[in-house]
Amino acid sequence: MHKHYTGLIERYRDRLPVSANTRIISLNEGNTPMIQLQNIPRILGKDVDIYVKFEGLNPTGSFKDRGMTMAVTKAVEEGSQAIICASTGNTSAAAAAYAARAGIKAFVLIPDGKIALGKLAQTLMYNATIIQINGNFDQGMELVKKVANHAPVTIVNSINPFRLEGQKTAAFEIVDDLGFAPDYHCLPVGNAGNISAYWKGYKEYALDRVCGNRPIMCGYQAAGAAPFLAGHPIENPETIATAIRIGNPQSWDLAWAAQQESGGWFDKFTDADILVAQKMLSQYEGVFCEPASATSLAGAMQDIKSGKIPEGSKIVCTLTGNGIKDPEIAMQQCADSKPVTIDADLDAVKRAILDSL
Ligand code: AN7
Repeated sequence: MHKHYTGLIERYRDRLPVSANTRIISLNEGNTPMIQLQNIPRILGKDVDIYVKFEGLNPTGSFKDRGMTMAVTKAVEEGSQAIICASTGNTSAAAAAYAARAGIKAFVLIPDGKIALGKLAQTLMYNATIIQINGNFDQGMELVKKVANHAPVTIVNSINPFRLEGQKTAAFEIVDDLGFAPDYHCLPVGNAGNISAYWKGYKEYALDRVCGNRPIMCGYQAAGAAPFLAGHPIENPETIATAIRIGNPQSWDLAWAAQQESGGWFDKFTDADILVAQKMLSQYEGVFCEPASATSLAGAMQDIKSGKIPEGSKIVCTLTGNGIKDPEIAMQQCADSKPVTIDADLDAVKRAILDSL
């Protein structure tokens, strides 16, 4: 019997807090591709299997859709008419889209001037009420927590436990796709919800013997926004990867537990390292993710090169968001390869081709 795919809640409803009567708010998120890298392992000169879980192919272009389908489904079930979040951009886009789908209101607090253009555009299109603050994500998060005590709004940041429930399905998909859990799972860490959710998913599957192993979790941060390396929250996070420009992660304890229970580690990478990884994925593999997402590959490449991740390993890197979200960084990355402009003339086209062969 053919079954039309209708999103991750339907697919994994046995492992999620929904009932037969729950009205599911979905945009058919999840079911994202696992793409095995073919050229980068060769460039590294290492015998490793690297798969990228391309979460940028979700309906709003990031992994946030996984948590948001659950959070908005539950908000609607509980009778909420409005949701609110603080965001570095992707959560706001997802909240806005799922609120539109549900027919409720979305309020989003974003740091003025510090979110990528595509995220701002889509959040406007989904018709959310955007509140820009003269402050960063962490300040927005504190304000959201306070205002929710004074207004009839449901918080849909990852402090809402339904968010992590939705996001854990990415780990299920990986195991269902590969037939086993990877040896290492690498991902960017900002507010630290995602690493916590993956670990929850892997643990559930291992406990139920769907897989025999659990991966070592590797959490990679931007050097200017690396509280897990500092060992404490930091005041003024700064990075070109604005999605992870976060100094006071809300899932602090859960992320440490994931690192410790899995035998994993945190590390940090400069903006330059992150941009190199983003460009390599695009130019050598045809996979265009946003800068924050490439932090996972920056980390994997370093740890593979050093042997910390040994040859023979199977590695999954989560690519959390789509490269199209941040066209300004992409154009900066390619400032030296500007398109040529020529006359609309056959000889001129021939010359342009021969010049660049
Ligand atoms: C592309 O949208 O926090 O460690 O407000 O957009 O689970 O926070 C975004 C986070 C990685 C970090 N990659 O994940 C927000 C927000 C991308 C992201 C992260 C984010 P978490």
